[in-house]
Amino acid sequence: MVHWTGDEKKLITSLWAKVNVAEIGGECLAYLMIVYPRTQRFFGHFGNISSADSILANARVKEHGKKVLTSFGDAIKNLDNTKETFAKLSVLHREKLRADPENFKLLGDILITRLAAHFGKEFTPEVQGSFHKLVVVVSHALGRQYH
Ligand code: HEG
Repeated sequence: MVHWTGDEKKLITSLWAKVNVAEIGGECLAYLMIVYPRTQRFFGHFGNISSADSILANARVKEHGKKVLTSFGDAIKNLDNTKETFAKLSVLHREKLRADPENFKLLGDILITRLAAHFGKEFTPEVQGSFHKLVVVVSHALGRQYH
């Protein structure tokens, strides 16, 4: 089981309190689809995703990105319990959505870049390290039902 230090927990929760999940969530999903176009196939039913501009302007992309990042925030509320927190979602992503677990890692990397862009100097190497650990943990928890 992953161990979190008090410092890591504090760095993560205090930055997260300032995150606008709607804004950054929408950006994360949009950039995932733009930077890794293969991920677009999961969202073909979201309407116009034919160009970077249309993806960035797409209301369903924004809405779903908010949903995903809100759910990511559940991991932060349950840092010592992420596997249970994502057990059902893991089954859903595997059985219903058939999303390759590699995609969770890609989304995690995009999230780190968006946090760095929004928070600048405040996104110190210590904060970044803690978030990097978190995206790996979330990715494992979501990918768990694949094995
Ligand atoms: Mg997933 C639905 C969370 C990454 C593809 N995702 C959902 C839902 C949640 C969620 C909460 C709604 C579930 C429901 O309706 O009950 N997703 C979630 C998290 C993360 C993630 C927390 C990673 C941090 N998802 C992810 C990735 C892909 C993906 C990387 C594909 C590249 N998710 C996906 C699709 C749906 C969901 C296709 C259904 C979208 C829809 O049709 O509404």
